Amino acid sequence: MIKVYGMPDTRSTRVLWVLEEANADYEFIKVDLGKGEAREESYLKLNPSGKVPTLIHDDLVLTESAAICTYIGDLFPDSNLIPACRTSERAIYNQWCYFAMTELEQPLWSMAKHRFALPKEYRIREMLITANYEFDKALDVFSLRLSDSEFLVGDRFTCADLIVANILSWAKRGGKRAMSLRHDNIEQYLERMLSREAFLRVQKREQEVL
Ligand SMILES: N[C@@H](CCC(=O)N[C@@H](CS)C(=O)NCC(=O)O)C(=O)O
Repeated sequence: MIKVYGMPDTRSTRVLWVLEEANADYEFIKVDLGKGEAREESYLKLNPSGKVPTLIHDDLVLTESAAICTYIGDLFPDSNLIPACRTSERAIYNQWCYFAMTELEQPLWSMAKHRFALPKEYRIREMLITANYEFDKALDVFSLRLSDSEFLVGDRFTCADLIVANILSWAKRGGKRAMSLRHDNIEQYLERMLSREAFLRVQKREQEVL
C-alpha cells in the first residue's frame, strides 16, 4: 500500500493528483504543519527536512514532490503519465519538471520565505522585488514555449502538467497577494488542468482530512 504524508493545499497536493490520475489505492496521512507535526521525532525520521510530502511504498521512503510524482508515474505505466525512458519525450518531460522546480517554483517560494516562512531575522523585504521579477520572467518564457499547446509534452497529459499547474494555482491563490499569470494562454492552460476529474477528486480527498 502506498502511503502519502501530507497536508491539504501544499506540495503534497501534486502527489495526490498523480495518484488519482493513476487510479491508485493509497492512504493519505495528514501531517498538521500548523501544529508542528512535521517537526516531531517520528516524522523527522522519515523526512529530516520536516516538510511534506513524504511517500512510503514498501521499503522505499521518498521525499521531494517532483521525484515522487515521477516515481508514481513510472510505477503505473498503463496510466501513461510519464513518457518511456530513453525517449526524446522523456527528455522533454524532465526539462519541464526541472523548469517547474527551479524557474517557476523557486521565486514563488522565495516570496513566501521572505514574507513568513523564514525566521524573522532572516527575512529581507527587498527579496520580494527580485523574486517578483524572476517569477514574471519565468511566466513570460513559459507562455512563449507553451504557445497554443494543450499539454507540455506531446499531445497528452503528463506529471509535468500537474506539477506546473499546481505551482501556477499556488501563485493565483494568494488572496490579496495573488499573482497575475500575465498571459491568457497560461490562464487557459491552468483552467484546463484544474478541471480534470482527478484533480476534483483530490480536492474532495483533501477536504476529508481537514
Ligand atoms: N522541495 C520540497 C519542498 C517541500 C516543502 O517545502 N513543503 C512545505 C509545504 S508546501 C513544507 O512542508 N513546509 C514546512 C516547513 O518548511 O516547515 C518538495 O518539493 O517536496
